[in-house]
Amino acid sequence: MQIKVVKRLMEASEQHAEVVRQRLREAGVVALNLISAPGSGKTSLIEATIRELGNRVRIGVIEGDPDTTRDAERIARLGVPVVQINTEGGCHLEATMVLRALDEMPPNGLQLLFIENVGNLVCPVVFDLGETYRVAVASAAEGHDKPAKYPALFRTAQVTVLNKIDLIPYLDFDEEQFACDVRRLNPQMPVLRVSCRTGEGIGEWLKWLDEVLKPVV
Ligand SMILES: Nc1nc2c(ncn2[C@@H]2O[C@H](COP(=O)(O)OP(=O)(O)O)[C@@H](O)[C@H]2O)c(=O)[nH]1
Ligand SMILES: [Mg+2]
Repeated sequence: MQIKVVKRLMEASEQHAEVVRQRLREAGVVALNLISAPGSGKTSLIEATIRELGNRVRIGVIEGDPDTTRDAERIARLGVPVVQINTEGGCHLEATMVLRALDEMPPNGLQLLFIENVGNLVCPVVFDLGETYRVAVASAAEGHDKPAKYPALFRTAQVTVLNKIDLIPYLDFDEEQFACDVRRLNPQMPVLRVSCRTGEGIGEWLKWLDEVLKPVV
C-alpha cells in the first residue's frame, strides 16, 4: 500500500502571504507584524505611534485577538481605520485572515499598516503574514529570559521593542542578560527601550519608523 504523505502543509499559507505582500507593495504600504506575549504593550505602542505620527503618516490597523473588539475600539477612538480579526480561540493570525481584513480596509492610501498579532510568543512566529517587517515586543514585566526561551521570534524579527522600562526599578529584570541573549540570536537587530507609559524611548522607535517609511513617505 502506498502511504500518501502531505508535504508542505504551510504552502497555501505561504501563497496567501505572497498575495498580501504583493497587494501591500502595489499600494505602497509598509506593514508591521507585532508579535508578543499578551499584555506586553502592542496596542499601547500602536496608540503611542498614532499620537505621534498620525497627523503626517496615513496609518491603518488590523487587530488580532481570540475574542472581543476591545483593541479595535481603542484604535478607533484615535480616528484611525481599523479592522478587528477574531480568531475564535485561534492562537495566531494567518495571511488569509489578513487578506479578508484588507478587503474590509483597502490598503490604497495608507502608508503604514500595523498588524497586531494574537498575544503569543510561539505560534504567530511560524506564520508569514506578508508583512514588510516583524516587530518583537517584549516587556520588562515578563522577565529577561524570554529571548532565550522563545528564540524563534527574536531570530526572525527585524527589531525588538523592550517596553515598560519604567517598571525596571521595581523588578529583577536583568537588562544586560536580555540584550546579550537578543544579540546572540540576532546580532544586527536593534533593541529599542521604550515606555509607552512615560514616553521614554518613543523617539528612538519613531526614528526607526522614519527609516523604514522612507520609501513611502
Ligand atoms: N507601566 C507600564 N504599563 C504599560 C506600558 N505599556 C502598556 N502598559 C500597560 O500594560 C497593559 C497591557 O497593554 P496593551 O497595550 O493592552 O498590551 P497588548 O496585550 O500587548 O496589546 C495595559 O494595562 C497598559 O496600560 C508601559 O510602558 N509601562
Ligand atoms: Mg492588544
